[in-house]
Amino acid sequence: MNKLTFVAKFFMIAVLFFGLAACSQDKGQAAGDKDARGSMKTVSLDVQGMSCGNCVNSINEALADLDGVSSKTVSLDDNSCTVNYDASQTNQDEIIAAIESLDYTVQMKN
Ligand SMILES: [Cu+2]
Repeated sequence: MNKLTFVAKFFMIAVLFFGLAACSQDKGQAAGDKDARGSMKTVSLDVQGMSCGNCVNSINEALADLDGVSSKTVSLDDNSCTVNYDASQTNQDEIIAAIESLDYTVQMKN
């Protein structure tokens, strides 16, 4: 019982410590990464031809291979794909080409 309390306390302290560390790191990045944040863009695409989870996986992998893609959401239900990318490293055309190279039909949504 005592051991459990100790573990619980240790865990709480660890969470607090990492929380604070993450906080101060964020502040540093906000100041230093102004340029990187300024070149972040989002593109929403209509993707036709996906039929199963494997299609979603292969698109996710193709996008992960592109430099500058920071996050992506591929939806089988909506036939859509949203990509956040660093415009100084890649562009819409490269993103669309990466998906088209897998034989899906891609169109801009916005
Ligand atoms: Cu499939």
